[in-house]
Amino acid sequence: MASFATHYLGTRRARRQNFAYGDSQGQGLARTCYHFRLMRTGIIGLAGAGKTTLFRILTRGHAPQGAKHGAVHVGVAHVPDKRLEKLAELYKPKKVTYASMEYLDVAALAGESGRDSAFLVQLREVDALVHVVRAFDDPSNPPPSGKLDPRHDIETLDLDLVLYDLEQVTRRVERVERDLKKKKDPKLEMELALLARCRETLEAERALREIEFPAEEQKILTSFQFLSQRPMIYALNLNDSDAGALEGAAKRYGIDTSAARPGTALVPLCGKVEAELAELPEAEAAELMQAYGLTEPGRDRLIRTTYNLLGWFSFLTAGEPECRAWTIRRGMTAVEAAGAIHSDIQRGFIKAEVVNWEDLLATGSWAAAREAGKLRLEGRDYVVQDGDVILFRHSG
Ligand SMILES: Nc1nc2c(ncn2[C@@H]2O[C@H](COP(=O)(O)OP(=O)(O)O)[C@@H](O)[C@H]2O)c(=O)[nH]1
Ligand SMILES: [Mg+2]
Repeated sequence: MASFATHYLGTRRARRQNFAYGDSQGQGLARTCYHFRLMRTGIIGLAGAGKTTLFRILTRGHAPQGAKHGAVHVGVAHVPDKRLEKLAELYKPKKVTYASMEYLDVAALAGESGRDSAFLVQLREVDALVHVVRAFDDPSNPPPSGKLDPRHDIETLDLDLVLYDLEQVTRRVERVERDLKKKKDPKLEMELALLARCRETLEAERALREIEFPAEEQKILTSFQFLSQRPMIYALNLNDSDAGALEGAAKRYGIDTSAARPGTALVPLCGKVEAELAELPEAEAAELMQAYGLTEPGRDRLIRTTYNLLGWFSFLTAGEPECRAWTIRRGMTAVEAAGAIHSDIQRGFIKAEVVNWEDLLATGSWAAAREAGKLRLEGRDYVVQDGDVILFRHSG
């Protein structure tokens, strides 16, 4: 990967281009701009919960380690994809490119960072949050409060987010009320009503992610970048002795209900075991996983959970030069997917040749898939499906 600076500038540039595209198509920016920059997930949690350890595991090998974006470390994680591996076995391409996303190693909310506004600005830019919740014992490095209490940690940090948003809502309400006194404005009145509803939710100590807003209201809310509206993944960081019984852990700590709320997910893992796995060659890592009774690294589960919770998935392209996974949002059409690759392909879109990845593997080649009748010719409005391998026919 190029240096962090070029990478960062690259994503900035892509974002700008796409804004232009969003305008020209007359579509909501919120929808079109998503897949053109790397999705960003902020890792938050109390001091010593294992955030930095997890960040290193997630972004291992793909991050200019220590790259800083303001006060936080940024790294790139690859989205594990078995389909892509299988396609690569078939095509033996020069290059295999996984879908990727960014993780940010953010300081803890309470304590570590205080109410530093620069920090909050950065945090508001993330698309999702991973809260690393400490559930491992380490007498030489006790938790800040002195005892393990995952449920309390979750409640505390969730409340922090709610309070930040409440502060912001309150400020905005005052401003809008002031403006409305000067001049009537139906748009502002609608915003005020929406903010009042947000305030009600927040005052009841509930996160905004629990509420579903109609598209029109969501458009207004997007500009506020409310923290409690971000999808939330609780990464429960357990003792290695729990490795064989990850599933029951959430219930044991009484946090299974927290994780069942809308827009949230829970991934139990053992940070220490994950760190060991990350150090080992593949074969030895597999052996160690077996010894711990793990079927998959927590790292992969966490990345996939983030990806899915945000409503993203990948379609694939396959060929000898490159096999690649491309990130799009659920419900996107063929012509939108073309734009994920290049705006020229989108502009010159003619048709999409589509084959399911398993059918491609079973038939053994694009031509054979066509002969077997597995290849479909789809138009611009075709809704791309998970597992589609696509070849775009385009002009120009
Ligand atoms: N036993 C154990 N120690 C861990 C685990 N995860 C992190 N640690 C240790 O806890 C300490 C704090 O971890 P760190 O990742 O720096 O926490 P942060 O403050 O949240 O960034 C370090 O000494 C880690 O080695 C874990 O899953 N099990
Ligand atoms: Mg840290």
